[in-house]
Amino acid sequence: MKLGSHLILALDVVEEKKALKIAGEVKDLVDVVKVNWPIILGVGPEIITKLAKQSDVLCDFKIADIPNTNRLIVQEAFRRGASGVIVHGFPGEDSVKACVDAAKGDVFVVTEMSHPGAERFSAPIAEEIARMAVKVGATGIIAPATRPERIRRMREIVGNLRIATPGVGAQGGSAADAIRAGADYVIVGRAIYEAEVPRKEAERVAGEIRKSRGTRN
Ligand code: NUP
Repeated sequence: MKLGSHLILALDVVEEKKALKIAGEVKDLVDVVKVNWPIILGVGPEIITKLAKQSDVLCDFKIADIPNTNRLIVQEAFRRGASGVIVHGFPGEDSVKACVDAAKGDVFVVTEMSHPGAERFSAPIAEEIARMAVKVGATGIIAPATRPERIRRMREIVGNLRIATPGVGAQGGSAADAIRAGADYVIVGRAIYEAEVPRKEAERVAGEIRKSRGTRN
């Protein structure tokens, strides 16, 4: 996946016209458009191929099944034009490795999720999952912008792997804090696609990322 502005748009809208309009408006400001189940179920999987004509597409399917099913899902995502997929780490090394082996692009492994409920089941195993992501040869991990100290800790574990971080804006996290903690990509959904002028907000966040990268230690 492209790495330029370090910004990923989470396009969780369920109408095709609106989705293509917003993606088109910000295409030069974002590295990647992330699609999740709302848009796949609302519009249909053809949206992956349509969006892929103008941007890299990351399929956030949080794949979490047995290795064979994982392999089939990953193959279909890349066949439709994805540049990357997001998979869950908790099903285990064989399941994640099946994704890495089947991928024709990038694989990001969810470590600790960004919402409050994740503190109970997801956080306690997050560091082990991060170590596994390194071991199986994933491209990177997903870590929470709502807890920048966790991004910092994950960076110590994953070395040069890429860290993509959701939770900025609507969930309360800050792009600047996430970048300073060591994130490579900031994932932003509602703050951009619900803004009156999505391009203006994308420009603002991209500017914040640029500035924070300049001052990061
Ligand atoms: O831990 C995670 N938190 C999270 O919000 C892992 C994710 N993949 N996401 C996704 O990022 C979430 O499903 C949504 O698509 C996006 C965040 O959107 P928003 O809170 O910026 O609107």
